[in-house]
Amino acid sequence: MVSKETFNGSVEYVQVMDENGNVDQSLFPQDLKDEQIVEMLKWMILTRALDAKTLSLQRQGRVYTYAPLVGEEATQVGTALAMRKQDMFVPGYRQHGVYLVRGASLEAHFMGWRGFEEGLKVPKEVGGLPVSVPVGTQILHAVGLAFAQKYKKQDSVVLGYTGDGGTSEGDFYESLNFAGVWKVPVVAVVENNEWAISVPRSHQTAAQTLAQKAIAAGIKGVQVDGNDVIGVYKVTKDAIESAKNGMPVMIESMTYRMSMHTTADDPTKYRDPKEVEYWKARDPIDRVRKYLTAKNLWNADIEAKLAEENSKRINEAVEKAEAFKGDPKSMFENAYSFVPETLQEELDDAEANNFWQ
Ligand SMILES: Cc1ncc(C[n+]2csc(CCOP(=O)(O)OP(=O)(O)O)c2C)c(N)n1
Ligand SMILES: [Mg+2]
Repeated sequence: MVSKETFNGSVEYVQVMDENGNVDQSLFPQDLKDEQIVEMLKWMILTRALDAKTLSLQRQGRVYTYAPLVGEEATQVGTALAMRKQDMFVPGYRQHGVYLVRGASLEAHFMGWRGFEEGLKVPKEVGGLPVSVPVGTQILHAVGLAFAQKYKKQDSVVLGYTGDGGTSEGDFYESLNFAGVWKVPVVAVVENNEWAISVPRSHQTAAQTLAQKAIAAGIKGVQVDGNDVIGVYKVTKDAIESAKNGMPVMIESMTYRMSMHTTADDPTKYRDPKEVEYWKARDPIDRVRKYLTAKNLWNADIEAKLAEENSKRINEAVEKAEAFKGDPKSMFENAYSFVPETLQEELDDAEANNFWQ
């Protein structure tokens, strides 16, 4: 009889800047300059402003169902800034900040969330796939894209984004497994915002961490304070380097969905407001503001000027997006390679009833 331990795994948790803006110098990325931290803050503030405006437009009937990101700015901005130009990403439906940092236009954001596919055509240089709502498919697609990059001998790593809920899908395990076996240059970013609509993280899995799911696939798993933009940036940079060299990484970015799941949801029905308060004290923007203010690199005047600029840019983008007149018939196109009978009937009906007027 033999009884011995054949495997022993652990997961590291990284936080570089805490909620008060204090930094752990031993973990601080050496190449990160003050100006870059100012840029990080500016991106997070713009992302939050865009989010607030979109929610407000939705409430006025000027945008359709929308998934707010407030609270998750550091995860999105930090991962996006860590990407190299040639890297790519596969988002879900909440990663508006990733698109922005990667150079997508504000106008495209509003067009897309107003229901026009013209807003979903992601320019090549942005390096991202369009918004996609199915839960769990993103990492599969990211692995496929990354595998193709490797096959073509391209130096490009692909970041796939999913949520804590997404990690319970079969797709998720299949993709990590494939990534490990084939040493795919992929980074799976799990934006763990503690909720999958009304299902809390504690009901999602009995596993202590989501990051440990990577270990079973033979790839690296790491947890990061998802409200610490510097920690997220550092962990993602390291992950990209690792994935490039044949060791894919799954990052569990521990953040919080401060608002509703989507505009079709009311979180007051299922969660304790005390929880939201707890996370408000860990806001991703506040801590960077504190850090830069202490270094005399930020103040109320800079912030007010930025708010004004952001608001101008955002309002101009809304104006442009609202001036766009799409062809309503396009709703019948592209879902199928042919027009199925049922769809044809609806199209005929719409024509007969002057639906387009
Ligand atoms: C395959 C699939 N099942 C169910 C849904 C409905 N649905 C949309 S979002 C969501 C929850 C996802 O939660 P999570 O992965 O944690 O991401 P989050 O919304 O919190 O960013 C569900 C169940 C879906 N879109 N696709
Ligand atoms: Mg979630």
